[in-house]
Amino acid sequence: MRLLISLLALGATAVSADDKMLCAEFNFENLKAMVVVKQSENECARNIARWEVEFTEFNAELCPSGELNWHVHEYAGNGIRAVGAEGSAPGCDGDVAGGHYDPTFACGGASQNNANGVCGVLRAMPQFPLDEDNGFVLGPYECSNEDQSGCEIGDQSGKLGKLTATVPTGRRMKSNKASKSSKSDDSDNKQKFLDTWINPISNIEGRSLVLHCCGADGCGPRLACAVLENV
Ligand SMILES: [Cu+2]
Repeated sequence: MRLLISLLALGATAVSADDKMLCAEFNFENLKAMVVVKQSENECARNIARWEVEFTEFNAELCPSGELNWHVHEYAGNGIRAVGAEGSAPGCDGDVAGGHYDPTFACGGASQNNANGVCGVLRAMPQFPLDEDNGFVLGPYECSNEDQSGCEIGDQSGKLGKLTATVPTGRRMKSNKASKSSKSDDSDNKQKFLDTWINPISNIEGRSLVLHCCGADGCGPRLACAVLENV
């Protein structure tokens, strides 16, 4: 049944007139990318949305692996970390963008509800249904592509996997010259994801989409962020 639902959802990926759409545009000197999320009324009713991500410029000195975790964070933010700098990007840090958007209290380590103390309260209160292992309402954070319902709604990489910030050879020049006038759709360079754990995407409008650089030691602080805006 789950497979059937997934197949039906994939079949409905064509753009239709009733799609709501949000865009987070990363428009920085060393990083240009567009993150788009689309949702029809039907998909909205089924907690589904489609994400498309396209990088058109990426300086590998920002993140040598090119592998990025991505999240919806609680608040708006806009910025990028300078090449060679450390820590979170100005404009994206915790004081500005908050923790992960987590309205279902999945309570991963970076959840906004950890930052405000709600997760700690939930974990400390034994109540029904009890977690099998620890007797609390919430066990350890469990999030996977196969079972997205354990994920924070804002944990895009937990739900859908990492982004790859590669730009095909020649693409950058073409983009810089022709991006304003060209109507061509470079669909071959888009990374597409089917999100099956999302609420109405109007709920994430005005929040930030945050990128983190990943390497052998895991994923680091906030590399860049941009606001999800209605288009
Ligand atoms: Cu994040």
